[in-house]
Amino acid sequence: LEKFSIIESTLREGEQFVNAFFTTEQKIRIASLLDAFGVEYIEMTTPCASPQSERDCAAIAKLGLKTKTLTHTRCNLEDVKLAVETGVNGVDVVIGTSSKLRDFSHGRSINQIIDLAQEVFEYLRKQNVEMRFSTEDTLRSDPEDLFQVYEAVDKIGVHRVGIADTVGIGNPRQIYDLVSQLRKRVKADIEFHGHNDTGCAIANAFAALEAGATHIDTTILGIGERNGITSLGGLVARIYSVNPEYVAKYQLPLLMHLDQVIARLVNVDIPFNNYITGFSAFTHKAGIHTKAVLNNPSTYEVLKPEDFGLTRYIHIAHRLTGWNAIRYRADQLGLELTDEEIKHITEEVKTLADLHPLTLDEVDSLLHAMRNSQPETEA
Ligand code: HCA
Ligand code: CU
Repeated sequence: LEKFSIIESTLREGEQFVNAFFTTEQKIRIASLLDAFGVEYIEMTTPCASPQSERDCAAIAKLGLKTKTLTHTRCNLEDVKLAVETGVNGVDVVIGTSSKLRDFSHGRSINQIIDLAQEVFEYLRKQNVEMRFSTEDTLRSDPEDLFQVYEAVDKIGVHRVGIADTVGIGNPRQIYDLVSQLRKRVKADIEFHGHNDTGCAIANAFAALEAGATHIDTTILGIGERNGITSLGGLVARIYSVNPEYVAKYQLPLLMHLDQVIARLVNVDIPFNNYITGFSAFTHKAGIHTKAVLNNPSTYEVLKPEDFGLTRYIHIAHRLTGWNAIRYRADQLGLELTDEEIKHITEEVKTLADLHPLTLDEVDSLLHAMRNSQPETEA
């Protein structure tokens, strides 16, 4: 688990998000930010998609980033040759193996898939690029078909084999089992790519790592085809919770900026419940919570906001508040009030908050009024 790499696919899977259209400048900005964040790889749209896609892929490959550049292609010689010509560090080859995709998409048998893959990787092997082979719709493919194909490409020497939950149907137990079995069958590294249609994308990626996967595909905010894939921030949060050291290799304070930049570019808001960067991710409300958090934040926080360059917020102006939270606010305002007075104001806040939503200003006014009603004392 501690030795994993992120394959950041905002510039490939992310471009498949309905609202995504990235100009060359925007792609370069995203690539540079991801490089600064420290992801190990970025994956870009196939150069076969359009002439501009080809130019952009080549331009980013030339930037000299620390992160390795990849592009994504179908499993055929022509596409793969174009991919190599862009100058990327690696080529991610994919072909559908489920009967649905074999019957309704490319129409090939498992033996034909193996022949194609052999041809493609014999060529790639001589090109000094990282080679990855992945099966699309892995979860709905026959496991025996899969292992046959993976073993064949493993023999040719691919660096990574990929599992793709293309339709987001897998659950963590299934992913764990599949990756564990694959781990025993191939020498290559194992990559996991998971869609989020049924809400398991992060958990599935984590289960894959626990079972021996080495590479996880992510996108910023999880954008992608339909409702997207494992999000970069979500994966980071999940792994951080096991051991913050495992994600210390990344510039975590850049996450907020990355999420904000992508949200703006694809015209969505960062969801309120987003991992780390959602607006309420570090906001505490109920009196019991706020009291404990004020004493020791780890009581109700597994992620330390300061590790992500963020701060926590104690929400005090509401009827679930407690006098410790009100005391905390009085201290922030530099108002010396006795416990008696603080408790009195807390009761007032609760009474008012039962009538209408309160603002912090109203609480502050009560605190100031109490202080002003105190008899003057000698300084
Ligand atoms: C798709 C392809 C893919 C590929 C994943 C991979 C998927 O858009 O259908 O290369 O590992 O989800 O299967 O994104
Ligand atoms: Cu996908």
